[in-house]
Amino acid sequence: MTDRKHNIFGVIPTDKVGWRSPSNIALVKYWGKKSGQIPANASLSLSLKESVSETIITFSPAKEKDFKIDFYLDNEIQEQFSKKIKTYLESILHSMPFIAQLDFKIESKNTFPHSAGIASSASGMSAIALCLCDIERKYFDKDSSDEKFFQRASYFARLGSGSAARSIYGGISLWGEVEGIRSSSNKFAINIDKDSDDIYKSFHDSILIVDSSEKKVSSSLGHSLMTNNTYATNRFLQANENIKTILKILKTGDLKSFINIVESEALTLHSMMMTSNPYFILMKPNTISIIEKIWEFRKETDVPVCFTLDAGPNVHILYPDPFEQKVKSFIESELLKFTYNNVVIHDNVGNGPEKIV
Ligand code: 2P0
Repeated sequence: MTDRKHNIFGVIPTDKVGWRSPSNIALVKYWGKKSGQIPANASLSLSLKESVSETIITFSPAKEKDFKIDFYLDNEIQEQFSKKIKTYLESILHSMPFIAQLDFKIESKNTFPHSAGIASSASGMSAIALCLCDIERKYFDKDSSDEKFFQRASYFARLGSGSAARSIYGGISLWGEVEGIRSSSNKFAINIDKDSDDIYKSFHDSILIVDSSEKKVSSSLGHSLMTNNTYATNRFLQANENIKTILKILKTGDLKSFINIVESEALTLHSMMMTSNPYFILMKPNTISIIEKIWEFRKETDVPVCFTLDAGPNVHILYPDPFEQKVKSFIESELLKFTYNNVVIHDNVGNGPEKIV
């Protein structure tokens, strides 16, 4: 049997790496997947600025034959997460064999409350993947280009959590094969800022917390329910059409068409949950009240503001920077009453992950 401390790669000393990585909000949704974390349709998202995970991995030569993971969230050991991450690391051992010769202490913090329904798996898994790729680059692949580094990080982030593949870049990310976009892939996301109008990089995302209780439907259950959903095949066709259309819209800065696709995607995601079996309504009455108020406000003022939803009741309100004051006053005066404890998280589109250690 190979001695894991002295494998073909040589010995890695005690050291640490750390990355700050954002959550993202999907405009065209990923909901449904094939085996091997291959998405049933392409998806597209905006990476956030303030809603991030900060993860530091301290590693040292493994003390025993089986490598060890201790995962801490906000300085508290998390046994369940530690097990999940161990399983994840075992699943990628064939690509990153050095993992087996190390013990890992992973310390992670999120800048957003757990209850916010912001995708912590996207920020958390992307930060871990970036740290792993950083260890790999430091000890085995010093000359790797940034492009290759981030592509590999997106690949490994995807294997941890699909939406995490998109968090590897700032601005706008596209994950999934799209006809006519040669660099697009089901295995990693790409950044598409250079093909998009600058207005989208100025977007704000004000997240209205309607309900702070635990998620009713886990992502894995949600994805799996698409396997037997009668409408799934058409949904996947629609999503791939929506991707092609939104890519054109992003080039031109046509906000009216942008709003149409983004809101339709959010409602379709929720329709998929209503038409699955078991079925779920993940919106709350206040979610609908907020949506109706946004529609009224948009009609009266012509301000290009719209909503999107994750797989839960909280509402993401999206708007370009020039309308910040108008929309924030509207939220303050008309929408706060529909939130839980007046909680709104004001975020905007960010520049992507940063190395912190
Ligand atoms: C998305 N969501 O595109 C969609 C919209 C939630 C609603 O991707 O099983 O946590 O880890 O690959 O990425 C949530 O699913 O699922 C998600 P896994 P993930 O952002």
